[in-house]
Order: sequence, then C-alpha cells, then structure tokens
Amino acid sequence: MEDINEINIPKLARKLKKELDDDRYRHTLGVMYTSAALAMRYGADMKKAQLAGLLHDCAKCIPNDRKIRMCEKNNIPITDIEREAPSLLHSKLGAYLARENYGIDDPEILSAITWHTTGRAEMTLLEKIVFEADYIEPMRWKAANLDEIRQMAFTDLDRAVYMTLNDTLRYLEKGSGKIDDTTMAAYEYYRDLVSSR
Ligand code: DGI
Ligand code: FE
Ligand code: FE
Repeated sequence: MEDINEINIPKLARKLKKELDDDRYRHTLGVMYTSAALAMRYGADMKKAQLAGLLHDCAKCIPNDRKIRMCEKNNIPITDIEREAPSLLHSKLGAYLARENYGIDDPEILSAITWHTTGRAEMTLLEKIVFEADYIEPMRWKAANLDEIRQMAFTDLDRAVYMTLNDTLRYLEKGSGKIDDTTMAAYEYYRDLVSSR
C-alpha cells in the first residue's frame, strides 16, 4: 500500500518493540543495521534492507501454539517439519504480519522475511543479505566460526551463505532438529555454486 520511501523506520520500530522481548528487539536492530551495511557493500536498496532486517523476526515472540493457529486461520500452509518445530513458522508468519500489521507490501522485502530462517536455492541479493545479517549481527555470540563468517560476508556473500548453511546443518545434526527440505536445497545449491568456481 505504502510507498517504501514514506515509511518511517523509527515509528515502525516503536510499534514492533511492543511485540518482542528485549533481547529479540536488540537482535532485530542488529540485523537491521547489519543488513544496511551489507546493502552498502553489495549495492542493494538500503531502505528495503533496513525494513526487511527490522521486521524479519516480528512473529518470533508469538507462542508456538498461537503461531500454528494463526497460520491455519490465514491459510498459510504448514509442512510436517514446521508442525514438529513450530518455531520455524515465524518466518512465513512474519512475512504475513509485515504485510497485515506493518503495511509492507513490497514482494522483495516479504520474500526476504519468508526465507530468512531456512534460506533457499537461488536467493535474491536482498534474501541473502537478511539471511546473513541474521547470523552475523553483533549481538550473536553462540554460533560456530563467527569471526570467519563475519569477514566472509563482506568479502564473498555466496561463500558466507554456504558457510552459514553448513554450520546450521551441523548444529541441527548434533541436536534432534529435523532438516527442512528448503534448508537442504539451499545448502546443496550454495555448496555446488561455491565449489564450481
Ligand atoms: O530467529 P533467529 O533465532 O534470529 O534465527 P533464525 O530465524 O535463523 O532461526 C534459527 C533457528 O532455526 C536455529 O535454531 C536453527 C533453526 N533452523 C534453521 N533451519 C532449520 C532449523 N530448524 C530445523 N528444525 N530445521 C531446519 O531446516
Ligand atoms: Fe528468525
Ligand atoms: Fe533473527
């Protein structure tokens, strides 16, 4: 509905803050600024990168049973893996809420929110920026190889995406997290892309 340039980021941030806990809000700001930095580096739209970063986890703090109910009510399809790990739904549901509650109808921003958790094969530049910013933003500290991936994100984005997916799969294999088909397809695509060069 709205022209992207008319959207007031501080105003949107104040509205979003009410829906998130403090740590999640701080993470969100980290992702917004890191997405902006990557957009500068790779020549993506700065405003879209900031908006996608700001809103990417807008559904994260909704309790899981409510996520499922909201998806069912709004005809958002739920895969078997998402039913087992409903937290995964925060990306799809986040894109829905970005449109319905935050007035974002730009398809590039909405798809960057939709794919930020699993990634996917052949991501757009904005999708890769938000996917990567989510992993490397300054508040993150637990993930493996963070220093190396942070540097790589500003050197070779496709390789950084591959490294991130590789570490995510390793992390999921150690735990009991079932791997989503989209995550696996993304991993295989970026692995092959990087090794073919
Ligand atoms: O929402 P954030 O915590 O900022 O980050 P995120 O949206 O990337 O979600 C991270 C979580 O998602 C992390 O615990 C790993 C998990 N995840 C990513 N891909 C898959 C997955 N979990 C399962 N079960 N399967 C996947 O394919
Ligand atoms: Fe997320
Ligand atoms: Fe996040």
